[in-house]
Amino acid sequence: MEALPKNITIEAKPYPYTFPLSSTALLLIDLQRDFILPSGFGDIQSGTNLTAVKAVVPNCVRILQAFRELELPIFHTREGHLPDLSDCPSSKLKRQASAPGTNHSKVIGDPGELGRLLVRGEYGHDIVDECRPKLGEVVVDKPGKGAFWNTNLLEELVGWGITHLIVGGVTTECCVTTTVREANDRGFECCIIEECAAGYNDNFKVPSLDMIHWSQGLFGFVSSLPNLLKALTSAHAPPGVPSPGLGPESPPSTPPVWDGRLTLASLRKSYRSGLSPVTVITSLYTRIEEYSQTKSTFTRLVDRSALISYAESLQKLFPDLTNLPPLYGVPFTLKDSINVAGVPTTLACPPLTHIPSRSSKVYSRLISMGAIYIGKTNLDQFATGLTGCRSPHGIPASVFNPDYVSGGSSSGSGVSVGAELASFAIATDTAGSGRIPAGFNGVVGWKPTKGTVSFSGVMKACESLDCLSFMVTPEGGVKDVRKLWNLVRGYDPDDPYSKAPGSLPLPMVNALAEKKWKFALPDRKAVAECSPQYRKLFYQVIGGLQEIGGEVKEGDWGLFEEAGKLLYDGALVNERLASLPDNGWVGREKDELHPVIREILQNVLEKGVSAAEAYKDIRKMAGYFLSSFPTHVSGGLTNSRLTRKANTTLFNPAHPSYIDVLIVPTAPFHPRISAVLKDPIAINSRLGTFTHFGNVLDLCAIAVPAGHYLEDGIKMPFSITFLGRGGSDSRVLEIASLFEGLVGVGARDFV
Ligand code: TIU
Repeated sequence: MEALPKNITIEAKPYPYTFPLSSTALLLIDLQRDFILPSGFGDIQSGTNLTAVKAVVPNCVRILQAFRELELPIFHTREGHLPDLSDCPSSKLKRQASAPGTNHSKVIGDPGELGRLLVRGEYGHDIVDECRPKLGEVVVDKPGKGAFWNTNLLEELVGWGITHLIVGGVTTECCVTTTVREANDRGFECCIIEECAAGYNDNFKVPSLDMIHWSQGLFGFVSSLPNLLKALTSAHAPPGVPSPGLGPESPPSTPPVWDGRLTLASLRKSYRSGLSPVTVITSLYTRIEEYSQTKSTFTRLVDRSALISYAESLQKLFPDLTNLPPLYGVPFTLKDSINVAGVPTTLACPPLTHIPSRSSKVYSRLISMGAIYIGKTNLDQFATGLTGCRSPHGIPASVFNPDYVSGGSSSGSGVSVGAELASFAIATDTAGSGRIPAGFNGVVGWKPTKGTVSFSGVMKACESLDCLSFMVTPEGGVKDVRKLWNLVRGYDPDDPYSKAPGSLPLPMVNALAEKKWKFALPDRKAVAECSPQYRKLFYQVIGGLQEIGGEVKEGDWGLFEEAGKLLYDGALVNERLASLPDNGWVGREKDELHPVIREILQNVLEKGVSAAEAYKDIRKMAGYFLSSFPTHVSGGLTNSRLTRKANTTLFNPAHPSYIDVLIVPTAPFHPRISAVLKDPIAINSRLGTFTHFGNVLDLCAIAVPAGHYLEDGIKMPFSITFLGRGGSDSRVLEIASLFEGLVGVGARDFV
């Protein structure tokens, strides 16, 4: 997408509409059979006037094609109800049918020729064949006229970083303009394309659209299809500039070779111009076999011939190069605490090794989008640790220097991406396991807000604080992380910690805002604990943030420090025992456990924390308990409830000390393996200085490469982490992306 212009301007009413290609999506409303074909719900609604809505379909196809060629995000909506109509208000069900002389002889849920009217899963409810969504396009089911009511549309748009919407669909007078009004209130800049919107009453179209742009743009803009297509076509092929990755060029006479790059964009571009996933997998496998640390990085590697046949079958399944699923042929690894049906999950703990009969949801989703699973990666036993030195399968070292730790617990995940053996790794992050190994291997590590990605089928370490994490190549950077997270994100009723749409406080969309943001730092005493190189690099990096709109604020480091201590020093660590079969298990299996893990678990058991103490720590952490009582009833506990305090002060836009992000060094130092082996528990605990509080306070966090330094004459990576409040994922990613712009993606040449 690099060759595309940043902003496009088209003629529109009431004045030209400018939209940034990087944050614009197409939103097509309710192009369903029920609204367009005879005998559907729209036939009744319109009193049999489907002429205009039918005529709009070919225009919507043209706009879809233009967006697909540019690989811009596309959202479709469908109006409809659950089969039991429990989500259909009685007013919607009965009002029109109750009118004297009504033409509503049938109501929602009644059987019709296209199935039950406006009921999900019925033939009539689906989108017309011509506009059928492709894999990777988002389909939002809505019970109302507006697409934001009781749906995940806002989460989706904010997650993808969308600020501008090009809108079409049916009907103009009803769902199209209702949705645009709703989008306007949420801060989006919308433009309806008049040839792509139609309704049932021919007299309504002009006034409906006039109301949108009346009074210099009350709700938004209206433009025409030729204006939009002309602008998108010239974006597609700017004069004299070849357009990389935008649709297959003339078929190559010899099969393309793989350039060895693993970013999502480079692989996609190559696949779209004819590269075979078999070629990629064959070369990649050789790379994996030749890599010196393959044995300690993987607990299990898919067999070479099985992987090649899988790539062959993928190629056969998707012969049309213009219609490849979003992760087609992208190789990835899974931390060995994440289930794949029929494959042992070891947790790096022989007595807990088992063969699951069901795959984790995250794995299944990635596979359904064309990604290729390479193997399971090593981890600190039970996903407990930050060093990478606590596994019976060996100690993977940092890809920069074999004497230094890889970080943990997702040790193999960090190494598999750092050594360029996969495009991405799916890992977990409870105490920092998605961030520390990313930092020590020079890759990007993303821990989204807990509960945004299903944890179903992932072995628990500390259930209420567990979170999936993503590691991507430094070149793929924030762009790859955002894409992966959005593709697998979503509410999962089977995961008790999954967050339902609407339950996260999403930031307002500021479509036209300048890129200004506020940050806080750990106090000087905490940074003083860092190694001299880390300290120097940290302050050097921070010094440049003003250039990208950053403004430093006084933080409240004490709050983060206190929250961090809760994780291991208090009662919360007992939740780790709850993930084991029973408390006697540690004694029975002690000889099978890694000595450091055994010591940690025995210490927890010996400490014998009471249930009351555990509840006190939970209260301190979250503030769910007693939060509805006034201070005089709760005994002045308000200030000790840390998550509530963070969210009402530092992360509250209305508070004077507001910050968008806290910025920390990902780790305070990078230890040698020999040092960790001598002092495994204390070093591990110090490594978590800047990560432990992340899940305790329900934050999201991204670790990004931020330069290098020399140690024993060898180049070593430095990394910083941006942390924001739960739900501010998109904002945190945006700020991290500005940082990439400052230091260069991957900070390769930034010292
Ligand atoms: N006009 C009308 O009844 N429309 C709807 O119920 N839905 C949409 O407009 N999509």
